[in-house]
Amino acid sequence: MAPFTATTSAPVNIACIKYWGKRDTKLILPTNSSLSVTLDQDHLRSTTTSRADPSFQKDRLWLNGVEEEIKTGGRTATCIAEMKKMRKELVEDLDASAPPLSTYSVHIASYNNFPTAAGLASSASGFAALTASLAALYALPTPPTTLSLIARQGSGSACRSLLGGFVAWNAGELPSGLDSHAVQVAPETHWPDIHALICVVSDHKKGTSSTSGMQRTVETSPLLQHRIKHCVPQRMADISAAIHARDFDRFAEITMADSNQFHAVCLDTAPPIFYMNDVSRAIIAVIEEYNRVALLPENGGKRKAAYTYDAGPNAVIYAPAANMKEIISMILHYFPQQDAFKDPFGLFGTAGAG
Ligand code: 2P0
Repeated sequence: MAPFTATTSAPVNIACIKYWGKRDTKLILPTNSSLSVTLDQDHLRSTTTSRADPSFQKDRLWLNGVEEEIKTGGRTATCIAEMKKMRKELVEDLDASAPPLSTYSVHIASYNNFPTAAGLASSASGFAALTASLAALYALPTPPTTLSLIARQGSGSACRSLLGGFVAWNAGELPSGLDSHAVQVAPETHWPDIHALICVVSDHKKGTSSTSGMQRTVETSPLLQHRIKHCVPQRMADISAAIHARDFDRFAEITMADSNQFHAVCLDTAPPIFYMNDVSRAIIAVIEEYNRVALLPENGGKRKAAYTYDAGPNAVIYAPAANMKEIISMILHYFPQQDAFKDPFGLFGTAGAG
């Protein structure tokens, strides 16, 4: 019998409008929409192989070669169960000759080509790759937006890594979560000139996990309510327009404002959550000064770089390709001892689930 196996990769994504807070913790439904850039598949990615076989006794998972328990009712178990259900309904129920893979256990092995400890979004690429590899194994005729409904239940931000380019996760309104999915705002080919530089400020594991931190914010932060109602909806519309217009100045202004508000919301949480450190804040100062000079009329009057920080101290700097050399020289000048420094890379390649 032919082996039933499939291998798929999914890249990391970095949010410009941040997801922070759930309105349903089981289904992973967010309190606000978010928008991210999916990085180039060639750089930071998870690669996952899934195999189904009638001889397998139970579903099993290995992460970077180490077996992880699949907890009953947990996130991984939910994703696998949902994918088996889709296999049954969309393939086996319609074609009696299709192998009954939905009844077999699966073995899943996933590798990250970047250090999991580096504070980069490994759960996003990991659950996106897991979902995509099961979709390939099960030969599902399902578009990425529909698969994003499943990846979302593994880790919220994972739903965005199933699509390449600029991706929105619409919060949705339905209690079922069926409208809480990822959609492509623009493909990777629309704006290939935008690059990302990742500055690894610290590769220590973060003190407060995103999952627990964001719920503490939902429970205690008045600023989060203001952000959800009065800031994010306009920013989603404005940054989508900036992306369509390839307006880097506006893209940068919104991205930095949203990163800063996300960290303000963390500080507004009780007890407060601190993700950035002194080096993170010094990088903000350097980029703000770089933009202040760029914004002078005699220098063109437009921002040249945008910083953004997730739930950790590491900086991601977005900039047009032409500015990257100057930005790297500047960062190396001010932070000469920082050796954990990654080369700049083009954002886009074969990003997505394919
Ligand atoms: C984001 N982050 O939009 C934001 C910015 C962190 C800061 O998505 O509980 O790991 O698995 O849904 O997806 C981190 O949250 O949390 C995150 P769960 P997840 O990228």
